[in-house]
Amino acid sequence: MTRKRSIEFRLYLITDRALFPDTTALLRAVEMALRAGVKAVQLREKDLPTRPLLDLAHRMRELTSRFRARLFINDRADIALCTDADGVHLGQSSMPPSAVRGIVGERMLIGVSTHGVDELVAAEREGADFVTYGPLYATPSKLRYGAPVGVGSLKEVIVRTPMPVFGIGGIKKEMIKDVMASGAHGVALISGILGVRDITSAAEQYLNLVGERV
Ligand code: TZP
Repeated sequence: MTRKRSIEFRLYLITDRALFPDTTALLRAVEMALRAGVKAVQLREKDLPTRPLLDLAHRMRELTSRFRARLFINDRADIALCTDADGVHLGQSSMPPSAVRGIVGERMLIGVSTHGVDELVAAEREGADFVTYGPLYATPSKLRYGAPVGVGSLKEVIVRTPMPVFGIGGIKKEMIKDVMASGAHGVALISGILGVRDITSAAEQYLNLVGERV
């Protein structure tokens, strides 16, 4: 079942606090991206225990709200509800979208990480609002995310679903043209923005490349 919800953002910024000395530095970095006009952030800190994760989620909510940006919480519907986030982003070992929908209701968006056509079709059937698909390219952390599926595979799966699909994994500026030409709704990334020295400038460039207005 697909409930058509409009996903107005095309650049989906994902956090990784391992790139920073501490969470304050992470928040400062996300703020720079928000200043550039980024409108969707996923808090993805899978190894953070519940209390500090909740604290960080509150701070991220306060920050994203100031910039009228959407906040998604990776995996944790409970933390999304506690912090009044805009959505939950689920992995393949998270609770299924249909179960999470029962918890968070219709107001929240549900995104799902997918790595193959079967996962993508299942996410749609279970009521996801959008998916990420990848890793498309080799990323420095490729062992964590599996072998790259390639942009050809992205093209093949996109025609199988009406859901917005975000390409993910190893995406740098020079790849955006191919990813968008494959029919992707947008791109999701970490290091292309959070791993560079001038975060604001990088975010502005990605926003322009994906055609999201700044
Ligand atoms: N899922 C697949 S690849 C990936 C995730 C979370 C990491 C994306 O990070 P980067 O730095 O944009 O390659």
